[in-house]
Amino acid sequence: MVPNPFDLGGRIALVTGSNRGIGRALALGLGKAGARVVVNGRGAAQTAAAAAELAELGIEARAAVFDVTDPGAAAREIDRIEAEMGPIDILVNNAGMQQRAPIETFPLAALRQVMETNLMSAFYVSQPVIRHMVPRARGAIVNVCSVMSELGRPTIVPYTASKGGLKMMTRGLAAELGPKGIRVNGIAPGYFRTELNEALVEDPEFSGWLTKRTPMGRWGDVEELAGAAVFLASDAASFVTGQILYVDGGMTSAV
Ligand code: GCO
Ligand code: CA
Repeated sequence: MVPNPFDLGGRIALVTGSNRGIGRALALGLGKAGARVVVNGRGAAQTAAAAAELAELGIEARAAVFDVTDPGAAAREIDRIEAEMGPIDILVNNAGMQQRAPIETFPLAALRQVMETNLMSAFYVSQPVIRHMVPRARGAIVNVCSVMSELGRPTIVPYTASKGGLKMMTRGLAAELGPKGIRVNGIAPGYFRTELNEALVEDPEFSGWLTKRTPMGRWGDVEELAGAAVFLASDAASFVTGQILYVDGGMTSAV
C-alpha cells in the first residue's frame, strides 16, 4: 500500500497555546491526521479539558501545562514529554496574544508582554525541542505567523513587530537546521473568527472593511487553518523549509 505522505501516524506533535482558538484547531487537525497531540496552556483545568476533548474524538492527547514565556518551565516540560511519551517530531509555536493601543500611549509593560508571548516564547520552546531533534536528524517546526508578518495596521505595532520577527526566525532556523534534517516553516493566518479578534468581528465597520479587503470576502474559520499545518508538518512537505504559507483568503495578494 502506498503510504499517504500527509499521514502523521504515530508522530508526537506539541502545539503551544492549544487549549483554545487557532491552537486548538491546529491540535485537532494534526490529531485527525494521526498525530499524538500534546496540548499546552497555562491553565491546568482548561488544558486538561482540551486534551480530554481530543481524546473523546479518538485522538491520543495529553496536557503539558507550562507558561511559554518561562524558558525553564518549557525546557523541563519538554524533557518530561520526551522521557514519558516519546520523541517530539512536530512543534507548532502558536502561543500568542494581541493588544491594541495607539503607539504614543502603548504601555511598555504590555509591549514587553506581547514580544515575550508572541516571539521570545518561540525561542524558549524551540531551543529545547531542537536539542532533542538534532540527534535524531528529523523534525518539523511550524510557526504561527500572521498577515501582520507582512502588513501593518494602526494600533497593533507590537503585535506586528512580533509576527515579523517570527517570520524571520522561521527563515533563520530553516537555514541553520536544514543540514540537520529539521524543517522550519510558518503559517500566516489572515483574519479568523477567534476570541483574540472578537472585538473586531463584533464591529460592523471593521467587518465591512475586512470583507472588502479580502478577495474571498469573509472571515476565516479556524478549521480552515489546519490543512496548511498538517501539510508543513508532514512528509508531503519533505523538501519545503523556510516558507511562510499565507492562509488569508487572498488578502496579502491584493490591494
Ligand atoms: C488585528 C487582528 C489581526 C489578526 C491576525 C491577522 O487587530 O488586526 O488581531 O492581527 O489577529 O493576526 O493575521
Ligand atoms: Ca494571528
